[in-house]
Amino acid sequence: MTERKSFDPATTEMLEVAQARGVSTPFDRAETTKPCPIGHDGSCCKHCFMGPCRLVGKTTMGVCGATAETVVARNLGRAVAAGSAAHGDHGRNMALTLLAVAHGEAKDYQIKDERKLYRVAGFLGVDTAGRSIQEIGADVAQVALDEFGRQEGELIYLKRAPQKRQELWRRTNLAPRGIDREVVEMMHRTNMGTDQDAEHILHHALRCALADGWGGSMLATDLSDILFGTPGPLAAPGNYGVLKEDEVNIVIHGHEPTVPEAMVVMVNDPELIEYARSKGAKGINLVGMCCSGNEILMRHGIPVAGNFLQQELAIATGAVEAMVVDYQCIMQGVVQAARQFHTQVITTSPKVKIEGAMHIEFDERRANELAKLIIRTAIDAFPNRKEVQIPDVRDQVVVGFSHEYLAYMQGGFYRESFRPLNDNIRNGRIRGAAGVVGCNNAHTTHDLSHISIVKELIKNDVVVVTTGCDAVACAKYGLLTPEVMEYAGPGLREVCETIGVPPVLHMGSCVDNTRILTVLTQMATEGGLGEDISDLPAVGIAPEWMSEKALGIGCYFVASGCYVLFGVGSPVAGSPEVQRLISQGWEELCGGKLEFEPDWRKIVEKALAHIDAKRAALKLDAYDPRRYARSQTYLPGDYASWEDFRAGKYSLKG
Ligand code: NFS
Repeated sequence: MTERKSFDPATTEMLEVAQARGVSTPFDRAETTKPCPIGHDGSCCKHCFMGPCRLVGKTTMGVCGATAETVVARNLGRAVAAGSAAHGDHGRNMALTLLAVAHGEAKDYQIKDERKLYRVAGFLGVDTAGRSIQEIGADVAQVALDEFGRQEGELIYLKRAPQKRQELWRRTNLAPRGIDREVVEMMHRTNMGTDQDAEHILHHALRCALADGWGGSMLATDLSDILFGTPGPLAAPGNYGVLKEDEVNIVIHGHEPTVPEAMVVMVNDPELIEYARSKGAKGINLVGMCCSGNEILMRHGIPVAGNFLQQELAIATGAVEAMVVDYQCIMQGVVQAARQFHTQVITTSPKVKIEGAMHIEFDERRANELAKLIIRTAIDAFPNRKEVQIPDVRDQVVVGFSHEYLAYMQGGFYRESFRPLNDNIRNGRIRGAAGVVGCNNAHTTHDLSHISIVKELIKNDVVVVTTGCDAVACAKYGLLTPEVMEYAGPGLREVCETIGVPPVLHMGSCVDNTRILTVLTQMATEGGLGEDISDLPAVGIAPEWMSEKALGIGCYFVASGCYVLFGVGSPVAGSPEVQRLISQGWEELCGGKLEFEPDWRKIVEKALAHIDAKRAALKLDAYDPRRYARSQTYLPGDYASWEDFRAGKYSLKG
């Protein structure tokens, strides 16, 4: 029974433990709380109190006369606005932190990456000549903050996109103004009785999403790197096995790197370690979860305990003294689960409280002092531990492939480039590229689609970059190690072995999807693969999405020129016209399109077909793995013969 709920052996084991201990999990709740089929399809309009109007069967209009197209488009638009707001607000927090650091008000943090500060100052037009790091940092933070409230013109970072893309955005009126302005306008337009033309609503959804991708999220990534360091490759372990039976375990969960960074420092404080010993623990063990986990995993090698659907099950091990959460993707169920154990759930963001959780409000001006208080609170819980059961499942991962590092590894410090990658795509060793990202969803087998899609793509010589919960899924199955070469197609394997990287590259948390935008821009401008992102043989995939943030991300990749495929199910199923608009319609508008496809095998087929079509449009040789390396003996996928393979007869195993 539990096997179908998760593909992950550690999660499966913990599901049984949770059941025996009476802990409620999202897996169980998904069985009892089925989605409302009308809302699921995007056909429920609850934007005014004459409704909710459910457009189903003979009901083709709301009380106000709104059609299915309008209702479905509005719902998608609002989801994109909410996702963009979440990322944008996170970016703003990072700007405020940088400002406090530059002003000397947050003394426990420093500007760690001065090189990146100079680079970002260059992008933002901040003068650097003869100025101190603090002065530059303060101006960078201020210009970044001003981007949120920009009323006219366009976001400065749009200039980081390929020239052709920028021109397209201006021509089609997609170039976003201030981040806050686009989110507010999306909310306004979808308010009762306002924008009632599906195509027009969806157009603004793209503009709003662009303000997230090339605005809020990209700033969040850049400012985090300036403050906490730009990631480079390092190794770490992953999955529940990283929890330690004889130490105080603290799980860091959420998205903002500020608290985790202070915790990483304070966890080594000799006084605290001594305090932990005085309570009978051998030490203090910090582990991550979801995107906060990704942030400290790629910057410090802090082990990652799991992804989105694993949060309550981590508590059910009985080994977690504290789960420290900031914002986003935190299930309220963790507090309920914690009540059955000795675990303290501690909220730290001024924006977030959860009933029943302890609130220790974080203030970057007192970072280390507050981190210390949080750790002491966790230590105090240790003596109350009862029975502990930690699955003995642990994988080794290599993470931290920032776009800076990718450029560096392809040419060194002074000659960084994307030439080797482009050349190998041109000559067909690498068939194309895919970003596989996003959440888990309790209505589909945990991690199954993530892992199956990534494995199938690399087998077909498609290089994969990953972030968010897909990255954690890959981490748990050893897909982020050089050993994974055995799954890779012959050409991809040869290239990866030459450069010395795994075929699946961890690029960070969900806001770090913007690192992928930068990689795509570098590929498009390096030469040999067209002139725009929409020319590249590349796709974006979110196999197990659930969050509004994922829809925002999907839409900014579409507006940037990518074919984006989402698994699980469609939030626009209620309107064939909206489905057409976001697919063919958007492709005509901006060269990218969004499609929802629940079957992971079909996602792979569509992705490969798209990559091959883009290769053909670029007049590159048709992909043929027999030309390279072990290709004489190696048959990718589960093809019966080379003939089947050449004929494109896919027969992928589940
Ligand atoms: Ni992205 Fe990260 Fe995970 Fe999905 Fe949630 S943690 S920001 S939204 S669930 S990938």
